[in-house]
Amino acid sequence: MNIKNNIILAMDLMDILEAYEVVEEISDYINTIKIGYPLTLAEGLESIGIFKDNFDFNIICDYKVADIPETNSKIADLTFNAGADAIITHGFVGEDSVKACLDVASDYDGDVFLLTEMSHSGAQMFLQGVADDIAKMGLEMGIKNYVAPSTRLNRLSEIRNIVGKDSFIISPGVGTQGGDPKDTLEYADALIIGRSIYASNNPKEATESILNSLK
Ligand code: O7E
Repeated sequence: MNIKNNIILAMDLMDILEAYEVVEEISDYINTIKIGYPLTLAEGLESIGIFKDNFDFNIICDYKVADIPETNSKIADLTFNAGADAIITHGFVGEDSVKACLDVASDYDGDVFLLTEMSHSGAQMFLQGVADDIAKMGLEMGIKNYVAPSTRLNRLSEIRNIVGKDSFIISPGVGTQGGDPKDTLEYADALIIGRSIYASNNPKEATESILNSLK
């Protein structure tokens, strides 16, 4: 996926008009947004089409799909049918569940991002212990796109080592959660940034300041 300025806006505002205003303000700087449960549950799957049709952005749907294969297929089908370019799936549910998402994605010529380790501190309780195996599974399944945390650079670097330089890693946790944009891009291909942009008083200036910090 071609991600302008290596920044993905995590659009977790729950009002479509507010979300639209923020995106419009920074649309010169980005071409990719991540839509998750907050906006989708508040405003519906139509949120995907609104950003796709008006901005022609890449839309990554962060539904952290984590169910049995049959249910994953339904979730992925609805997501791609609504206009998404990519879906994010959990890896801990195992190969068959992840494959269900891959199969639907290929019907739509879409992408799947495999979530390895999460960025919050609770991820160290359970998920961290299996994150390397999740990454290895993804590699064996031929998956190209991964999610790994910017809040623990040692873990991000380890996951990069496992998936290799030809894989594409996007990394959340930059800014409000403590991750540093420039350091993260040593190992990741793109940053997922939410509150540091959309919750700032001036999203455009906030984006410019992040871009300046990358120079
Ligand atoms: O902290 P923020 O506001 O910059 O937002 C970060 C976004 O990334 C938010 O949508 C959150 O749900 C998501 N996220 C994490 O913060 N940590 C993770 O480990 C994973 C994600 C995520 O996006 O998962 C799929 C990529």
